Amino acid sequence: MEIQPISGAIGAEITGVDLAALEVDEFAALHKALLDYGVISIHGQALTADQQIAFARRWGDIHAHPYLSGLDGNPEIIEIVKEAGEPNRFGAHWHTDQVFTPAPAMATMLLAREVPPVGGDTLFTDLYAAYDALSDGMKRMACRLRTVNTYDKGTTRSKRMGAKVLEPEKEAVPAVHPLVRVHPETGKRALYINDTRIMRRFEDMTEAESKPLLDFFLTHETRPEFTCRVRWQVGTLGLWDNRRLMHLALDDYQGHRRVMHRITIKGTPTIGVDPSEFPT
Ligand SMILES: O=C(O)CCC(=O)C(=O)O
Ligand SMILES: [Fe+2]
Repeated sequence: MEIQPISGAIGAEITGVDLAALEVDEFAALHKALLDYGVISIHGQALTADQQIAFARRWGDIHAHPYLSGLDGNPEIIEIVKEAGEPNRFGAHWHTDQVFTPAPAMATMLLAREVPPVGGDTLFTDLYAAYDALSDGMKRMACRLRTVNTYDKGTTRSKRMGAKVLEPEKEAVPAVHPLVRVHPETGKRALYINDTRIMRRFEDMTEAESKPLLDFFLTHETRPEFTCRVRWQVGTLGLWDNRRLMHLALDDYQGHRRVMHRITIKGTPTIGVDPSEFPT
């Protein structure tokens, strides 16, 4: 197995591995690569749905999406489709997955089934680097803030993806998380933020009060030097650590279709930093 970093910040491409016949030591190496690089991609993995589900289960239990339905016959897999004639609205803004649930997904896996001739890459940014680059004063404040996150059932969806939304008329229930999240496996701190479609405000503050600060954090943590870009071929399997990264699906392939098979792995409730570490 070979691991080739794809940027100075995060991301690695892995070669020399067959995910349908993975040895225990190879899985351990992939796990380490996920923790080290945040996002890994492996080309040439023409897995069946059952093989994709079996690979996903090696990472943990599968997280059933509370608001989207899966494939008939394989409900663990959500098919993300952008038709040639429509814009891509699924994930086309900076976010981490399922931050609107109390225990957001640990990881998300996409298996590319159909890709445009060019474009349709996914961008990632490193929330550890974003936290580390804050001043001590801002870290002190950030460690005391909690965010209120609500799923957007409407405005970010195409017609086709909108049809998968469960109980569209029912208001989504918000989830509250620490702004500075301690990674449960590495102990590192991540500036755990989404754009304001999901992360609407800080706890005990109004949306108007929260917005300037949320805008600052979002601009700060999408600095180009914190990012990488994953390119897809048919059969590329990409896997990212939602506890550490945000991502954005680029909408730059008008006139072409793109189909991804997506599985999310269950996560754990978020943990914040003890504020007494930063006396006021
Ligand atoms: O389609 C993509 O590249 C990513 C979409 C997304 O945000 C997701 O699958 O969580
Ligand atoms: Fe996403």
